[in-house]
Amino acid sequence: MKFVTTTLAVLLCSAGLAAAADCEITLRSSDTHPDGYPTVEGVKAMAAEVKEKSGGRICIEVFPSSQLGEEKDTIEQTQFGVIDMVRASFGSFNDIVPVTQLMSLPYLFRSEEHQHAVMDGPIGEEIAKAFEEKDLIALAYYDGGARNFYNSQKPIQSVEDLKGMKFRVMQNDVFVDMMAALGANATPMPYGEVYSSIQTGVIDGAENNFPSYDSSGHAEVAKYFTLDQHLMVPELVAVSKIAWDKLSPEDQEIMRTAAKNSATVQRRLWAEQEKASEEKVVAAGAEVIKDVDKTAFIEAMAPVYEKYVTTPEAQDLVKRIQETQ
Ligand code: GTR
Repeated sequence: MKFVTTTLAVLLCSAGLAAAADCEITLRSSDTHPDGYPTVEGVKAMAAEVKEKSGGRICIEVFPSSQLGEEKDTIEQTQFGVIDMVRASFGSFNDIVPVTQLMSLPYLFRSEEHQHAVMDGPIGEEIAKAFEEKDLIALAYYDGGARNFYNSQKPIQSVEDLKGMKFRVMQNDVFVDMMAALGANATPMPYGEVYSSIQTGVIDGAENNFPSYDSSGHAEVAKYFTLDQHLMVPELVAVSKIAWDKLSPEDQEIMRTAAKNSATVQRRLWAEQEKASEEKVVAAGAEVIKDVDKTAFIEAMAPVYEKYVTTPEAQDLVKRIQETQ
């Protein structure tokens, strides 16, 4: 799968705009990733089904490559109805939907299968209600794989190796505290600023999954990738409540079903892209460090759990997640 350039994406989108003239309802959907990325293709699959099932009345236009803004801004715009839909990581919702902090705890999910079992079950429904209270209708949970540290300086194998290094994290407190627990420094910043910040030495590295490391070009400037798998954060497709309330119950059902089906597509594309991106970055010179003392990483995160898993409700949720098979 290829990631097309922003210019081409803009052209494709203007083509989409022209076609949208025939639609009765047009929903603009934002994504930070480029065309071809599994999340973008997932929402496009949803758009195709919605268009077909609504007899061409409802069109979803996907704007890739942060054309509508950086992730946190697009989430706020979706809450206020400026944008109709957003696909974003739970990590970017932490300030708005507090329960997503717990869902963003390091090493909470054991595997993708575990995450699917949690998100596709009653816990996923509970979380969806928490989004609705904040004017966001959660329609589908997508895969984001495991996030790992990468940097421009040296191969990292142990927690000690991270000491004193500077890593970009997403803009939330959990991830800042996660870095402190590891003895490293966190620099929270938007995704779009990471490449140049590594290149100019403002930060030593960042953390993400293989497809993002590849498509963002970060692999070109930070060749040491440590497979520590510290985070597995769900990704969400959400609709603005303002746009949602304008849809008839029948149209809402079309949207819900199409979103659910798109998760199946996205998860399949995700698995393929994770492999393809790993192969691609390695062929281009990235060094993937697999011999990692993961137990030490897991143990080092204890203070993060102590800080965030404090109320009986939080403890109960984390326990239920851990016990989900
Ligand atoms: C990616 C995720 C994006 C964004 C990005 C980041 O893995 O798919 O939604 O959150 O990470 O680190 O900002």
